[in-house]
Amino acid sequence: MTQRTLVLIKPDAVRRGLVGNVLSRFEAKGLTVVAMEQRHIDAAQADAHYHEHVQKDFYPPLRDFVTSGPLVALVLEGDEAIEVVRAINGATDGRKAAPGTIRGDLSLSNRENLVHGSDSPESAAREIALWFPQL
Ligand code: IDP
Repeated sequence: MTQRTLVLIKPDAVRRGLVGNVLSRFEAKGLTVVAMEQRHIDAAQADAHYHEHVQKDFYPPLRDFVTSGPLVALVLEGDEAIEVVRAINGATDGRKAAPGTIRGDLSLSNRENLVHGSDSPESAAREIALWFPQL
């Protein structure tokens, strides 16, 4: 089934010059870029995106991180895109993510883990509407 998913290439990836590396993995897999924009978000946008995490202990430093510099937001489309992107991203903690995944190859952090991918069709719909209301 063709799906759309919201991906963030987070500020650590932009700072480290890894946008092309990350994006090329999604493109090489066969996913289509439907929309893409570099943005430097404020705390309100971070809170809206991570609304299920705002009460958690790890959230304040996560908010500081995602607002610390520009990120690249994109919508990808393809067969089973939500699950496919999460598999390409790898486990949340870069230290535990499998080699071959973005996080497994390129991150040593539980927070600065380079990418976000929507975790369900409901999240994808909500996040795409939040980031790209024109779609
Ligand atoms: P996901 O990005 O793999 O879906 P979530 O559990 O939804 O993981 O967490 C959202 C983001 O919050 C993670 O990508 C990571 O940047 C950060 N995060 C999650 N758990 C922790 C933690 O225990 N310490 C620090 N940051 C965390």
